[in-house]
Amino acid sequence: PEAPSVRPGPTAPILPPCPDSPPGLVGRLLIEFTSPMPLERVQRENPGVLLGGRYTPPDCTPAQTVAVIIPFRHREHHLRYWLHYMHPILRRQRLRYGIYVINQMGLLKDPLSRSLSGYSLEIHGEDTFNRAKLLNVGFLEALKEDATYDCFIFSDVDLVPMDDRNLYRCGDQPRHFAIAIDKFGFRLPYAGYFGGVSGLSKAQFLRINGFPNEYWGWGGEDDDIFNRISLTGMKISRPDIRIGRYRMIKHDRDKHNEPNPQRFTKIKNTKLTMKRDGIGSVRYQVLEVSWQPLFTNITVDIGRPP
Ligand code: UD2
Ligand code: MN
Repeated sequence: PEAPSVRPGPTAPILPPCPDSPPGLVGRLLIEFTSPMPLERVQRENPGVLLGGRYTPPDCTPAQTVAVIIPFRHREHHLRYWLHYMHPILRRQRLRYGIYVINQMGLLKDPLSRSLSGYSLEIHGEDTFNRAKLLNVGFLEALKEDATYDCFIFSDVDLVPMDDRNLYRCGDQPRHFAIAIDKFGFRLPYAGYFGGVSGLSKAQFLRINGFPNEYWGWGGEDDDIFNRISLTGMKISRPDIRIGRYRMIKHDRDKHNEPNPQRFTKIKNTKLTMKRDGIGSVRYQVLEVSWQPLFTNITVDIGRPP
C-alpha cells in the first residue's frame, strides 16, 4: 500500500509561515500516569491527526518537517500515555510532524523451515534491545516515507515534557530537550548527558554518521552520541532549566535490556568507531509497516549481539 500523504493538494491555499513562538501554548502542564488511557480516547481527542500519526497545521506553513522516532518494545501502556500527551502538545507547537514507533522484533530461525531464506515467519521479541540502532532505522524509514523530513526528534516512550514551551524543533546545533527529569531531581545528571529526548537536523545527523549500532543492552549509547557531536565540532543546545522539565513513567528495567558491561570502554573509543559504525553501516530487515491512526509502527529485525 501507498504511504499516507499529508502534502497539501494543488488546490490548497498558500498559508503564511508559522510564527517562531506559536500562540496558544499553555506553558506548565499537569502530567500524571494514573488513570487508564484507552487508545480510542486518544484518537477521539485528536481528530486532526491523520493516519500514521501525521499532522500539518491548518493555518500556517511550518519551516520544518519533524519525524519523531521512538525506540520500542513491549511498552504499549507507556505509548498510550505518550500519544495522549504529545499529540496535543505538538499540535499547539504548530509542527508538521509524523510519529514513528520502531518496534524491535526478531525472526525465529527455524532449521526445519523449507523457505529459501531458512527463516520461519515466527516473530519474537526476545533478543537484546538496541536503542541507538533502532533510532538509526527510524531515521532511514521515516525518510523513505517522506523525503522532506529535515528534523528528527528521538524520544524515549516514557518521557513527557511538563511544559509545551519546550519546542520540538531543530536548530543550528543538536538539541537536548530532556534536561530536567523528575527521576534525576529535575537536574542535568552530568554535563555531557544527552539521554531521553534529543533532536538533530538531517544534516547534523549525517555529519556524525548517525548513531552507533553496536551498543547492545542498556546504557552508553547516549554518551557515544554526545561524543560524536563534540568530535565533529558541534555544541549542544538546551532549553531553559525551568522549561526543560519532564516526567518519566516509573518502570523497572526491562528483560533483555541488561546493562551493557562494555559501555565504559566503548565510549572511550568513539573517535575510532564513529567513522565505520553508524548510519552508513546499519543493516536490518523491516518485518512490517503499519499505519495506525496515531502513529506509524515499523517492526524490524535488527539482529543480535555478535
Ligand atoms: C535511560 C535514558 C535513555 C537511554 C537509556 C540507556 C533517561 C531518561 N533515559 O533510560 O535515553 O539512554 O537510559 O539505554 O535517562 N525500550 C523499550 N522496551 C524495552 C527497553 C527499552 O521500549 O524493553 C525503549 C523505551 O523507549 C525506553 C527506552 O528504550 O524509554 C530507554 O530504556 P529505559 O527506559 O528502560 O531506560 P532508562 O529509563 O534508564
Ligand atoms: Mn525510562
